[in-house]
Amino acid sequence: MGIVNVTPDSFSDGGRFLEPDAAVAHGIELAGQGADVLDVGGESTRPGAAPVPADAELRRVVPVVERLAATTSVPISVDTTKAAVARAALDAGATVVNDVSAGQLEPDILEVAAEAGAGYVAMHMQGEPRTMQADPRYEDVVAEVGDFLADRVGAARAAGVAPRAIAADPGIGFGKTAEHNLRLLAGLPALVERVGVPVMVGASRKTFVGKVLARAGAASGDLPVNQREEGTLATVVWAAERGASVVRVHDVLSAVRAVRLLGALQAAEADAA
Ligand code: PMM
Repeated sequence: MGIVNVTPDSFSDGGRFLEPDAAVAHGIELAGQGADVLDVGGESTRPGAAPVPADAELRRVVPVVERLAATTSVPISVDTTKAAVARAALDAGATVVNDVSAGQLEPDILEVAAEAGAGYVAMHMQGEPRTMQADPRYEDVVAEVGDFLADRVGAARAAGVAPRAIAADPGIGFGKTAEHNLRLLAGLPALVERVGVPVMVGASRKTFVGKVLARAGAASGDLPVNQREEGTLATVVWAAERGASVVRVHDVLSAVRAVRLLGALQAAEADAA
């Protein structure tokens, strides 16, 4: 899944694609690089971000979805927590709703996805973007995120979303410390088994990648966003190898290449067995 952020303040590419023309061109480029889905979002969910009113989000997202749907054959998802934005984006040609609130902010979003026959991604978040990184706590992060996602997958089914159209996402970086994120990635096989639907992982360029790398290199703080690509690729390969069905990334070309090579290695391993 290639990320098309139409926001002024996304943590990694904030503002670069705010103009619809630039966002559309970027989406077409990612499709050409091998993205299987394009995820268009108009509300930044980075830590500390303030909510965006629905009308502003609509104005950002809908024209981009409309034009991408008209120019590429790659399915388009809309990254939103708002039922009205989801409905408008689905009307404009999107076929998947990627909801970082898993239907908890606006429960109607589940019916919107169901009525449109759309796919639905339920993501785990502890708290809300404005405050989620203040002091995240878990007893057992893999079990708690797994239980939450299983419950929200059930809610999506109950609302009428087709069972085979639902995916779940542990929400890397959403109310989680670097340790929580590492433990979630380490526990991916258990999570996949617990939720019973395809799992999506989005670790691309996130803070924990910079933190872990800085720590490993004995630096303080974290590596800046523009130095997190190799670390991101490690998470991509890890996730794909441990059962993730979708990886959500900024740099599609490198992720596609890494996953293709992983596929060749897996085939060679199967041949040798
Ligand atoms: N991360 C971001 C936004 N939306 N959706 C899902 N399902 N999973 C994620 O990990 C996720 C998301 C934040 O990253 P961005 O600002 O680079 O889009």
